[in-house]
Amino acid sequence: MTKVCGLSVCTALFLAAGALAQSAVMPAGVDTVAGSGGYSNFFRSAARSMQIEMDASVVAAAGIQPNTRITGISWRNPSWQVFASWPAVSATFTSYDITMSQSTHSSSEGLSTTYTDNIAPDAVAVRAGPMVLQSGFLPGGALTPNVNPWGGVIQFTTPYVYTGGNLLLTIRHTGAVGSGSGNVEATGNGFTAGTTGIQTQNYTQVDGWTLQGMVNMRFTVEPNTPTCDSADFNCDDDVGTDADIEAFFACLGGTCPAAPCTNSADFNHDGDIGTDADIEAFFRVLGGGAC
Ligand SMILES: [Ca+2]
Ligand SMILES: [Ca+2]
Repeated sequence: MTKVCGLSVCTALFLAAGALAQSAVMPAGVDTVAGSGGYSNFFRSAARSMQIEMDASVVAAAGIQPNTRITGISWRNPSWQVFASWPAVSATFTSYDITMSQSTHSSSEGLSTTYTDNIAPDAVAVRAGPMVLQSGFLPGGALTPNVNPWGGVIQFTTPYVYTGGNLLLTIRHTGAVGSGSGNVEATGNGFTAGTTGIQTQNYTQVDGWTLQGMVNMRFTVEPNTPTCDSADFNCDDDVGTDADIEAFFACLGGTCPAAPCTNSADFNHDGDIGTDADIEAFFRVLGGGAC
């Protein structure tokens, strides 16, 4: 038997593989319910841009609670008629850019036709740039009332942490090259409440976007479990000693451990540096507690 990793490395690999990853079908209830049609915008062989807005109530119904990390997205081929798996060969995009954010408008208010006006300040460019989809990324062959399997997952390079409110998905792409256009299932009647969308037949156009319907999708999600620095704050391999406490307070005062030690005054990794929450987290971890 070949030993492929030691305990700590195996644990790290296990965690890196997304042990806590789950999926959330959006909107809730469509996992096995065929949609009403399809859109080619998402994988069109020409440039397209889209925004899909989901009200907070719709996001909650899909099981995505505030403080959830969204790490990927997938769609599926429609089944209102039989579609072949796509792409037949491959599909290459010069740029396929996805941004996730809160939405400044709800579905009842409607989105601005200037897409940038809809994006809240918490926006994260979850992926951008070139993308290649391999043959069969969207499996096909099903006919309503059956549904096709969910397609491949587009993994985000930077996760989006949903903190509540109306959710907005913004996609801009330069067009698929290699196998024509792919299709994405449109959400069926009875499942579109609390959603809205807009689109334009362009990669760069900012205003003049027109209405786009909801599509069925599946997000990869995981709890946004807090992580903390180590109680071996000064990285001398002695954990939780007086020297660590002194090093932590020195760091709060502006002098942090030298590289390669990466412990910082943002001990709880929430982006706020040297707050009461960092001090509380430090002493919790020092005492053997959770971050
Ligand atoms: Ca130490
Ligand atoms: Ca902090």
